[in-house]
Amino acid sequence: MMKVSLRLRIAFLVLLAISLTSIPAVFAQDATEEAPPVELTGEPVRIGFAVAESGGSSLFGQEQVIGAEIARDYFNDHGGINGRPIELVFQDAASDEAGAINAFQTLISSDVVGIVGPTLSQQAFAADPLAEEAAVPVIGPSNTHPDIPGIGDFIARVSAPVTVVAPNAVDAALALNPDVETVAVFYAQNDAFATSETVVFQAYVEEQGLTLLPVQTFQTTDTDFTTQITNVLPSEPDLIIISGLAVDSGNLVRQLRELGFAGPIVGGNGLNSTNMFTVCQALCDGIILAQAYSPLAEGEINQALVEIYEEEQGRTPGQFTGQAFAAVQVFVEALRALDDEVGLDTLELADLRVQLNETLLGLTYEDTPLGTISFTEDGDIVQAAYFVAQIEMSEDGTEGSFVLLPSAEEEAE
Ligand code: 1QQ
Repeated sequence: MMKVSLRLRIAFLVLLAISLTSIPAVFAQDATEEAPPVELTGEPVRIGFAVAESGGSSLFGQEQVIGAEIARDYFNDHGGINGRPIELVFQDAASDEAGAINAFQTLISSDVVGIVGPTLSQQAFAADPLAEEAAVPVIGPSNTHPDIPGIGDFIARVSAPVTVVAPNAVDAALALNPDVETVAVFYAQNDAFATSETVVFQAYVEEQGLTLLPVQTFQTTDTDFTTQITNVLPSEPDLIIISGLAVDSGNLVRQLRELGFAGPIVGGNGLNSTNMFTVCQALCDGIILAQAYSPLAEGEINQALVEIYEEEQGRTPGQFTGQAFAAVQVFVEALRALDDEVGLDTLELADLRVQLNETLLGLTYEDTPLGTISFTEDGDIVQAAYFVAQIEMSEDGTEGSFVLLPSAEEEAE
């Protein structure tokens, strides 16, 4: 026994020695392929990042933080802000209005040049007016209520509105299930995004000449949906559409399946998180969702993001990561442009914030994870590509992925 283990140990040490001596060769090879990162100097340029790091919506927030950190490191490796390092100042906005207000107040009174956040539209309606009042530019990374850009001149977003995105999922569901006639709609009535999304879904369903069954409401804090489900299942809906956040929607899907609904389910933006897979597990399988991001989209920056994310996380990035990266990128590119134009260090913080807002609204961002993007005068995102995906879960429910469906346009071709 002793001898064997000694021999094994020696063999291991020999192998280790061989692998260690080969490491410099690997580095040398890498170094010839990519220029070494520029050494960054000077005061960091600070960008506030206030998303749901705690509470129910931290499922979204975790994905957003990862996207932001990858963006920061990526752009620091590519020269920072014309040689100055980019620093993200994280402030947990939690999952409610009070959390977002606190985080925004802290960031507004600090030296950040602008803020990415908050996670929910429900929070944005409470916190964004503070930034507007203080003339601090805000980029919403995931706020999809139609009225977000209207909050004020300093409020923009990289998250396409429900009006543009949601109908795509219904189109895809109908292409897959052409016999659908009756539709049951569920929505969280205590959430601003969910109430706006359901309006879009309901109008679109009626436009398609389908029959809308009595609408079912719930709260984002609910865990038991038996009453709503037993209200509507006897009318035998052919399709069910859900507008809520991640945990509530995931539980609702699970209970719909457990109570016997076998038909197609369209999920709204709240089901767009890969973290939601842990809530409905194997029963998430088949959910159809519209997305404003795809890890498959070509483009150098998106592919860099996908590669880094996959290496770090062992899975593929979702929409909330892609949008968070894009939000940081907007600030980075606008800061570089403003620095080129006037020099950041010639400006007082208040002036810098105002000019940064003007600059970011005027630029076109050629290569982001969301494709080429720009902003309307109002601060809404202009984006070219949208996607529809279907969730595919492993049988044991431990792994899942969003599988792209052909878009309605491609189908028509
Ligand atoms: C909003 C949303 C949420 C689902 C994002 C996390 O779209 O609140 O606007």
